[in-house]
Amino acid sequence: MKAMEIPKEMDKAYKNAKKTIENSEDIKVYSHNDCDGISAGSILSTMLDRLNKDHEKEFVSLDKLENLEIEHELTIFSDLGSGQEVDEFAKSSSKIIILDHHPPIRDLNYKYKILHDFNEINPLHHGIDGSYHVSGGGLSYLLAKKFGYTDLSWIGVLAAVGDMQNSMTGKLEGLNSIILQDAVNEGHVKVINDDLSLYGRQTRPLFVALSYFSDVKLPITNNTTEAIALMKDLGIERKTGDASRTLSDLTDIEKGKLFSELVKMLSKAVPNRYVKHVPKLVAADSYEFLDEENKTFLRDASEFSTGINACSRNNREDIALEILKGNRNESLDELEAILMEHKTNLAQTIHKIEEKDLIVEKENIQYFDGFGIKTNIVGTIAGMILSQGNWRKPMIGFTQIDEENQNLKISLRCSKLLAYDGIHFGNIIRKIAKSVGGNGGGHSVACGAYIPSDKKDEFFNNLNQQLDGLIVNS
Ligand SMILES: [Mn+2]
Repeated sequence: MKAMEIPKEMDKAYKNAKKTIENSEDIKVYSHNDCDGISAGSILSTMLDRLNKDHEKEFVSLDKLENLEIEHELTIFSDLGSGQEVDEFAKSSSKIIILDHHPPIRDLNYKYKILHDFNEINPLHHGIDGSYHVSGGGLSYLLAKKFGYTDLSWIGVLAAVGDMQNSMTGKLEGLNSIILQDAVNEGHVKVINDDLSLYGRQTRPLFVALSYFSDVKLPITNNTTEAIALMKDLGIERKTGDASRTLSDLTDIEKGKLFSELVKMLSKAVPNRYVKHVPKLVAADSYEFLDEENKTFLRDASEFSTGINACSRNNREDIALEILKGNRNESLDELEAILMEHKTNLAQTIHKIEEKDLIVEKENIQYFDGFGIKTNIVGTIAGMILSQGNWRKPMIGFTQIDEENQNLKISLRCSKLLAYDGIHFGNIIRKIAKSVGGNGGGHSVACGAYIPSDKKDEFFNNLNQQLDGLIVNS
């Protein structure tokens, strides 16, 4: 792990932000409405509560930031703001703090060119990677830390995992590692090094988790019978008493056997040049929240982030916020109901796509018309059906934004192996979306775009063409 410190300039900005908050009484927090943003908002809100600072909070999507009225003495933006003209309508008396890790449209000198008080804290201004080294929640935590609230560090870990910051190396690195260290030191988080990279560590029966493992089609993929047979072969018991065992029940020896077997299986299934990357697909560090009960989805960072995402996808950020601020009773029941409905909804949608045979395959891409799917789950769906299509090509879903807005939301997901090949779909999609009058961007293996509906064919043709020679079909 690369040891890292907060750069001096950035630290100075944090000290200034602390002063600004101490000197403000009327505060508004805008945060992004995804897991990272909701985590960021909950850290800031808890911090302001403790400081006895009245504040309003609002979770918004990126497109809601245009023509924003700045009405409060201090406005804080978290996990968004760097890419938007959020201070267009600021008064000279307004104070603005931005804590964002997305590509900034302003430089560090911007604050000297305007009348209002403006403090933008963005890792990219300081040569720090914003995709893998710090999240919006992490940036918010580092501010809370200035007030001494290191107990909130675990939420910074959740934010990073929810933002997939550990997705390439299987570890939290850069500033994320400082945040993780705080959480470990405080006794809130346990790191399980090189755990198996299976989803559902606490709550999913292991044989089910195995059937969902990997984008590359294996004998166990979508096949619980084969998964059960594999466990039997390796001498891994399926149950303890009546209860199905989950990954969190396995001994290190059992995990080791499973690791070797999965590496072997995957290595056989992928072209030679990918074999060296296979262990990275099978093992990754995992993070347990020690204050949460065992065998609940709250205990594992990755499962917890699904719960927060389910809230945001059903426009119930309020519930996620209460949970993160520690107000559990009713909110937890509500969240569990939402999570259940969310999972049913995903399963039904996937079933429909399969049944109607909606996946269209071209030379270098595959896509489906997700007509009727809500825009905020089309990416999740694309990721989930990747293993049913061809993992060598990206899977793209599209859907109309809503009844009034005919434009299309497009979401792309692909196997990490393509990223190891050096393909960055976020950058590719940004360019192509722009060329057809839309906009887009994102991570190398998970990204999206908004485009005019009549440009759909042009978009897919361009993308297919652009990938010629990059996608290797054997
Ligand atoms: Mn984020």
